[in-house]
Amino acid sequence: MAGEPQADCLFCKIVAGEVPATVVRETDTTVAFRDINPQAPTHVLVIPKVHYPDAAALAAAEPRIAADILRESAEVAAEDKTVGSGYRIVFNTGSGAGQTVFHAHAHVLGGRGLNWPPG
Ligand code: D5M
Repeated sequence: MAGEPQADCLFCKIVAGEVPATVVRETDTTVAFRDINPQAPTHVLVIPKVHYPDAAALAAAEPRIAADILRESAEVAAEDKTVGSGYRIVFNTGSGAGQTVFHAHAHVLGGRGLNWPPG
């Protein structure tokens, strides 16, 4: 059923505590943890506890939880001491955009200069 945990999903396993992660924040609906392969001094993933394959599917089915992801991303950036004058929230959506884990997640990146346009 939509939103239910998926047995083969890495991020569902992190939500369940079956795979370890460095958790920095948690709410009733979200978990934020450090990316295992950081691309910036601050690189935190913010995920919904429910399973949807990407941010678009999450927003369509659970708009309030999608808003929770954005709010938590801002909280992560506000709390992280390496973030200076700005940060970036990225939702890779689809394999062509570089998505590799198909459980919705925001990347919160900061602590260094961030180029535009992105690669
Ligand atoms: O981003 C998926 C991200 O997930 C990628 O930056 C690596 C990260 N990742 C993968 N496994 C783990 C674990 N176990 N802990 C923390 N972070 C992890 P995407 O947008 O799908 O390319």
